[in-house]
Amino acid sequence: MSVQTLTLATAENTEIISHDPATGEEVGRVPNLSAAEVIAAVKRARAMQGAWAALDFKERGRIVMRARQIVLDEIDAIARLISRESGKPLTEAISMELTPTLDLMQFFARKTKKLLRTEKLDIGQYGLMGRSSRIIYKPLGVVGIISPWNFPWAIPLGEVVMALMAGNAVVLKPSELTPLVGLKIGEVFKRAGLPEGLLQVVTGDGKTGAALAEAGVDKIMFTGSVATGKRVAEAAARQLIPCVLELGGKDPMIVLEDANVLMAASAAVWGGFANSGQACASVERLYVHEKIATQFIEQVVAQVRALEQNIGTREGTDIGAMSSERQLKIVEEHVNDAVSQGARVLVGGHRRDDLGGMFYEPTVLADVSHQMDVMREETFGPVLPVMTFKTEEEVLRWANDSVFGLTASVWTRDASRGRRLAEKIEAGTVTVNEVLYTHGIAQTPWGGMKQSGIGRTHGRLGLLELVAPQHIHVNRVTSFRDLWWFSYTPRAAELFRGLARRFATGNPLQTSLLLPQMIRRLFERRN
Ligand code: TXE
Repeated sequence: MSVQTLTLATAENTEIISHDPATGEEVGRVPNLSAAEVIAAVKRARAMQGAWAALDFKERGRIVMRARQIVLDEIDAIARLISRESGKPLTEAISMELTPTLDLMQFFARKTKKLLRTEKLDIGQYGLMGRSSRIIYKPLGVVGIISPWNFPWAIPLGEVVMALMAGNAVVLKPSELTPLVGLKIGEVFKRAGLPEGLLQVVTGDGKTGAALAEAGVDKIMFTGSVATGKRVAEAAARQLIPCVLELGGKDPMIVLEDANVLMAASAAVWGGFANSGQACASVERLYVHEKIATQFIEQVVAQVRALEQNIGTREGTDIGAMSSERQLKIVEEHVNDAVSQGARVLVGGHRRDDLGGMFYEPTVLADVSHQMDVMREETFGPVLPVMTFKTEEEVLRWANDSVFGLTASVWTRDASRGRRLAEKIEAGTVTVNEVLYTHGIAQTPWGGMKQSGIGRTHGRLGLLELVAPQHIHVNRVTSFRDLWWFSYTPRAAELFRGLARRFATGNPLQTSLLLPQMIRRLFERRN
């Protein structure tokens, strides 16, 4: 897409109005930035990045810790903004978005230096030849972050902190559904003293996102749908720049016959319905062993009936509004399609028109199969379809019968059995007796297999996505030419044949048998 067409398109629609999905009220207005404006932002970021990279980790960490203090001081106001723009309950904005990122901020502010310290490599026999190798980690330059609406604070903020701590500048494009939360992130860092230009928030719709992917950044960190992720990967390929893609999931939860039924049922309800099921790691498929199925499903249904659904900013709300009409329609389509093919609604199954906004009842479906969309496509809503299984082999086959592979969970009182099954599941993260929450752990990697994405965020593996490893190799022996340099005399050929056999064993004793020939070679050259 050319710069010109993007500018023309946004000229007709220069503003985005952000609405509260629970009430329909306007939360605020932001500019829908053109490609030219995005390119200018990337240029400004690049101009500032060198000086930022020259600071030491402590100085960068000080600014991140100051930003952390601002967030702590204003936690209720920020939670309210998150709740109003996304529809999620206030409590959840604090527990699932703010608390984990406050921890992440302190972790990367203090530990990035250690996580990115220079690494000395063991280079085997080359080390005995007076050489040494190190890896240093350098910033990439300008990182473009394109983020979604479901965790409008936690997803971009984690990446912003890691990118900045690694010495990069950042241009962030928040979702058009939650732009004010994105701008808030920028404001917090500005007030914390981050030099102007190092973190710029470019608001806009998909065209602004596409423009950022083409604007000359050094890496794109994208979280969103598979379809858009593929477009971002194409843009990255055209420029030969790397990208990390955090895409959707259809995450299975497997409840074995020896699981603690109350714990597993409570986890299924939270894992399926937190954030109205709009998390990439939400439980989207529930498999329960037939021996405990009746008791387990009764427990799940009873707990779902007790959930309080209301406007997110009201105290006591468990389940808030969904983020958009579009998202709600996907949920309706999946439930209706399942019911038309014989699924039974155990609880829920309808839109909540009485509440006014984008509310869909928490819904549990039985008698579902892998022929239905609700078991194959990402629903991203408050729907929990349940199937029963007889054997481990059967449930493993079902769990892996998906194009996605983000997270999965196994429930059992036998931890080693859980671990053994976990290793057979095709997913980036598999938890045993836990569900959904590990995105909140700053130290652990986050990312998927199969269509759930490429690359990792969080943890050391996530941090390594935001740096360029550079190999520095030093030869301390400066008075002899290398054995393998010119001239290729007949004696040299003979020595290389010997080395092929002995050096390549990796055993220095074997190589030492060739020492006399090697010494002779050191002095043997045509000039
Ligand atoms: O995502 P999009 P949408 C899944 C979920 C949901 C579906 C669609 O199943 O129903 O995706 O959601 C920007 N180049 N997830 O349409 O379009 C866009 O402006 C560059 C899973 O909201 O992928 C926004 O900032 N960027 C998911 C971001 O991409 C573009 C979270 C995500 O939007 C662009 C959200 C383009 N061509 C949805 N077009 C998860 N992994 O957690 C749009 N964007």
